Amino acid sequence: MPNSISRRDFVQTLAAAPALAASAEGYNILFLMSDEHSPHAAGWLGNKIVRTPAIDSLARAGAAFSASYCQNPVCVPSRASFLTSRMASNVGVFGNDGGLVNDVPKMGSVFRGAGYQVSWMGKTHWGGESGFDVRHGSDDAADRPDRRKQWTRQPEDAGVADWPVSQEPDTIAKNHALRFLEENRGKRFFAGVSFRKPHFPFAVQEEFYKLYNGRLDAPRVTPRMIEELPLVSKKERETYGFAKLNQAQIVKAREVYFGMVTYMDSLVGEILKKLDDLGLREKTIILYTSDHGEMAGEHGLWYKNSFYEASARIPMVWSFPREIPRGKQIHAPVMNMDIFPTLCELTGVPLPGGLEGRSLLPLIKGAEDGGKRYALAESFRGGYASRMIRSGQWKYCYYHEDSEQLFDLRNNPEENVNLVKRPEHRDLVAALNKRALEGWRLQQYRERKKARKKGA
Ligand SMILES: [Ca+2]
Repeated sequence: MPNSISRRDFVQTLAAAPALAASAEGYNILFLMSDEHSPHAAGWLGNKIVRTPAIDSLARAGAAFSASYCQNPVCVPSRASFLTSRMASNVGVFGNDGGLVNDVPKMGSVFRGAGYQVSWMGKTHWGGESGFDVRHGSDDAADRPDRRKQWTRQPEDAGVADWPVSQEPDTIAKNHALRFLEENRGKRFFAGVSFRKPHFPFAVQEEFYKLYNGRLDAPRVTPRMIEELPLVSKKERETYGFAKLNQAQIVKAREVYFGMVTYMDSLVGEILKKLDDLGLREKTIILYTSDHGEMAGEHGLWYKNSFYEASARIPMVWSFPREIPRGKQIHAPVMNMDIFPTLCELTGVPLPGGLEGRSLLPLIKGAEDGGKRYALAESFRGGYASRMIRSGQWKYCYYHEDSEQLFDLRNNPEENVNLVKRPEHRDLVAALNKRALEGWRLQQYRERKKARKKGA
C-alpha cells in the first residue's frame, strides 16, 4: 500500500470501488420482463402451487422485493416510468394512448451513451422513443396465433392453445435473445428481453395447462367486497361482464393464467442457461420484473387497472453475484422508477439529473433499512383519476370524486377491511393523503382529455 494514503483512506477507496470497477470491467445488464405477472403467482414470493423454477433460482441467487410497485397499473405508463424513472404523468403519459415526451433522459439512450450495446427484444409499448435498438417487437406481430377471433380478452374464453409454443411471439423473442447473447458475448451489452405473457388472452398449450388443471380454486369474493370496490372497478366489472362468470369459468381462466406464467418462466430459464453456458453469469447484472399484475378473479376483477396488490404490485428480482447478496428478501416498499438509478449505481454510469426514483442498492446491501421508503401509483382511466401510496404496512388509495381506502396489509393482506373512517387512523390518513397527492397532475389530465375530445 503506498505510504501517501492512510489505511482509512484505503478502506474508503475499496468501499467506493465497485462502481468504478464496474465501468472499467464492463458489466452487462440483462433486463428480463414479462407483462401482467401477478406477485400472487410467484413461487419465490410464497405461492405453493405455481411453478416458477427459473425465477425462483434467480431469487435464490440474489435479492427479491416483496413490496415493489408499478407507478400506474397499465402497460404504457408503467413502462414509461421505469424507462425514465419519473411518474409517467410527469413525462406526458397518462394512459395507453402514449405521449412520452422526448426531452428527458431514457434508460436506453443513457446506457447507449455510456458505450453499451443496447438492444430490446420483444414487447416495447413505451409510448414513445426509448433509446433502445428494438430487434424484435413482438407486440406488432400481426400474425399472432392468439389474435384469431376466438381468443378474446374474456376469462370465459380461456382454453388450451391449438398451436405449438414455437409459434408464440415470446418463444421467437427468446430465440432472438439467445442469438443476441452469443453474438455480443465479447461486448458490453444492455439486453432487454420483454415477454408479452402471461397477458391475456387466456390461452396456453396443453403441456402447461395440465400442470394446473384441477389444482386451483376461485378466490374468495364476498358481496361486500364487490360493494366496496371503487367506482372505476365497478364500471370495469360492468364493461366486461365479470358478474356473469361462474366458478368453473373463473377456475379455468386461473389455471390457464398459471400455465402462461410457467411457460414464460421456462423462457427465462432458457436465457439464464445460455448466460451460464457462455460464462457470462458472473459479469451480468440480471433483473426480472413485470409492468403490472393480473387480478385473476380476486375482488371480482380481472386484468389490472386497480391498486389492489395483484394488480399494482409487481415481481422484482435482482441478481449479480459480485454485489448482491444471495437469497435476500426485502420488504420495504419500492417502485419501478427505482430500477434506472439502481442500474446506474451498479454499473458506474453517471446518474442523469431529474430522476424521481432512488437506487435500491443501499437497501439490497443492508446499508439502509428502508423505513422511510414509500411507493406511489396513479391511474387515469375512463374519466376516473386516483392515486395510491404504500408506506410501511399501510396502503392508502384516493379516488377523486369517489372514495378512499386504507388497508393494513400486515393484518389484512386480502384488502377487504377498509379502515379509512376509523377515528384512530385519522392522523395517519391525513398524512398519507397529503403525500399521495403531492405533485398530482389531475388538472393536466383534465385539460388533455378536453383537448383530445375537441380534436376527435
Ligand atoms: Ca402490460
